[in-house]
Amino acid sequence: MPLRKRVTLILLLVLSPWLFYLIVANSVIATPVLGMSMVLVAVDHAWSLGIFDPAMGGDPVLFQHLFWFYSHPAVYIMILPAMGVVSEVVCTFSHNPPASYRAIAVSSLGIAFIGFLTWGHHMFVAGMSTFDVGAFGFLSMFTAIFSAIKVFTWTATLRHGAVRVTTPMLYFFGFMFLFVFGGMTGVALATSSLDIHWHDTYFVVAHFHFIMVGGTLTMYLAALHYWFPKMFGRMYPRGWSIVAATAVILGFIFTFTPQFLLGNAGMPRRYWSYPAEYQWLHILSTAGASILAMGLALNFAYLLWALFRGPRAERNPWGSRSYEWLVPTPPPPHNFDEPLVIRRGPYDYHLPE
Ligand SMILES: [Cu+2]
Repeated sequence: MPLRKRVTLILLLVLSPWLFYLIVANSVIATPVLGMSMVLVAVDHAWSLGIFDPAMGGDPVLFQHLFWFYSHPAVYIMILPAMGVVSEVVCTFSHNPPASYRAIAVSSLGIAFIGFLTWGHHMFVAGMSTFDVGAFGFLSMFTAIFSAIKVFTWTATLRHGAVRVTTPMLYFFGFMFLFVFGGMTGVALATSSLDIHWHDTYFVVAHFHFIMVGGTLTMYLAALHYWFPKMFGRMYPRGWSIVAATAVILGFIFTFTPQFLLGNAGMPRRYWSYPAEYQWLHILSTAGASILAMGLALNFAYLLWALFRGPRAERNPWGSRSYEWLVPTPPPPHNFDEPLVIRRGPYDYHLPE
């Protein structure tokens, strides 16, 4: 078998490459639509073609359709890699194979596919037929089903495992709480009667951040702390990293939970002035944002220190079975000097290392 083909097969044994293939597929299909929309806007302005101008017979809602056809999958382009990281981190630190490899891989395909059929949930108040609103709402809820399959599989992976609470694992627990909460508010937003009440309020802002920061940023930080020893050959201070992770997760909750309450009470987004009764929730949110910022700054500070002064890392400090930990630390330019001979799967925790 040619080497490249063999490398691809090895990659597909590990869960996270599934997610990375899907990001690429989403990018290739969705992003050109944004590019084409931009070209249409440009030529519309330059030559007054009236594509989006209602005064000339055009349709501004068409632009919204084109924009959201890209922008909904764009969220998945950001969160799918985070889900790949979850799948690796949870196996390594519970010293267990995934409860169902197939469930994670297939639900990932489901999320990536259904992401192209749900863009209309951003436009329930833009003037849509009742059928369209119902169909987009119904299809959007499938995202929650596929996500729930993942969440249950990750939770089941912890069962009977030797769970170690490390910094990546702390971010994982934060992720699970925030992603589930963000996902459930997503199901609520896909229900048109509720969405019409919450449209363009802080509720949407809070939901979006629960997915994009609570779901994505937490796992990007987990990835950084998980692979840092391999990438740079240095360890970071464990105590400081736990303080920073706690500040990031709690700061995040204090920032965005008040925004759900604000939005539900009618506070619109993008307004700088508001009635006095909203003030205390805004103050709470700002205080939370300050804690979150301090947590992120702390992350930056000790990782920068560890880059130059951290103690030397071992080849496989977490005892992972995944193949990237077989290369020396930090990895040489070609990772493996000879083709890798695989004698066990990347999640075979019952076999000795
Ligand atoms: Cu969307």
